[in-house]
Amino acid sequence: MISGQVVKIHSGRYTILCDGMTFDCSARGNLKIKSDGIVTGDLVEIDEIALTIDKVLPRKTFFVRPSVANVDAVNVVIACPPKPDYNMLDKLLLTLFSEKVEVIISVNKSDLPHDVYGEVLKNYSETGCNIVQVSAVTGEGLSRLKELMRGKLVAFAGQSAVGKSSLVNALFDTELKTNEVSGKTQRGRHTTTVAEIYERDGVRIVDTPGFSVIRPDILPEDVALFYPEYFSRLEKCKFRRCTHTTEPDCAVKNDVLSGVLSPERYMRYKNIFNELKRDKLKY
Ligand SMILES: Nc1nc2c(ncn2[C@@H]2O[C@H](COP(=O)(O)OP(=O)(O)O)[C@@H](O)[C@H]2O)c(=O)[nH]1
Ligand SMILES: [Mg+2]
Ligand SMILES: [Zn+2]
Repeated sequence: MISGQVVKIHSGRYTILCDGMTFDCSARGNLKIKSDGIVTGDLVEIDEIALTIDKVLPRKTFFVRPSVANVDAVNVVIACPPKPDYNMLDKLLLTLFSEKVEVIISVNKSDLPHDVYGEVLKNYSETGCNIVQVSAVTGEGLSRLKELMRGKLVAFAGQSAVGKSSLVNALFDTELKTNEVSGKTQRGRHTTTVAEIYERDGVRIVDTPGFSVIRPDILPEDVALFYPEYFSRLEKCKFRRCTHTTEPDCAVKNDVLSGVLSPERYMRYKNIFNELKRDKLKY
């Protein structure tokens, strides 16, 4: 019995990566029944003689559409062009932090004249994300980015055309198609929607279109728990369950007013908070 990770699923067969070796296995019947019984990224125990998966280990993290388990880190790519959508970025970070996934923010296209890196530092330096300035064209920052991903299962996320495929190609000498028009039109009849994992230079990459549109499934009053820079101030707020919106003596609001915390991210926080509150009222 040895353990490994499911890196590919194809017509009822599972490719398992164990210590650099791959095994083509089937699953014991009881593991196949549920649709999410075994997904890409699952850590499993296999019988290397019978070539069967005997056990699926508990998942550290789990994302759906496409299903992938045990992602360690998400590399969120942002650039200009396309114009950054910080509202989307905040919702993505909210979801990722609530899943306890490590986040890297790669500010790409540093060869072009824009100050997205400065904006990102102002808005996200206290979130605990690693922030790297990179260029898929000049290679700037790529070795640092690779170091941050080493030994981890990493998924790429971000708006279309920010350079996700270009970065993977520049990092790992692959030949992914770049310049995709949109996720939808690209998904032809024969392309699979099942995530695949490949390993290069000690980094495992999930090959998916990314988790770009995620609707956070979080209670409005819990949102601030997943804003690390707000959570760290909570004990200085007057109320133990301060949502940092309408309460008096709020440490977050004070730091926004004095410019220590980004007013833009705070405005977006309040919008997300109110949006979730409105949605809750509908049910
Ligand atoms: N100038 C510049 N262009 C880039 C860079 N990275 C990607 N691009 C271009 O941006 C476009 C979208 O890249 P692509 O990798 O397809 O983005 P994806 O949709 O996120 O996978 C393509 O035309 C790339 O050539 C970069 O670092 N600098
Ligand atoms: Mg792409
Ligand atoms: Zn507060």
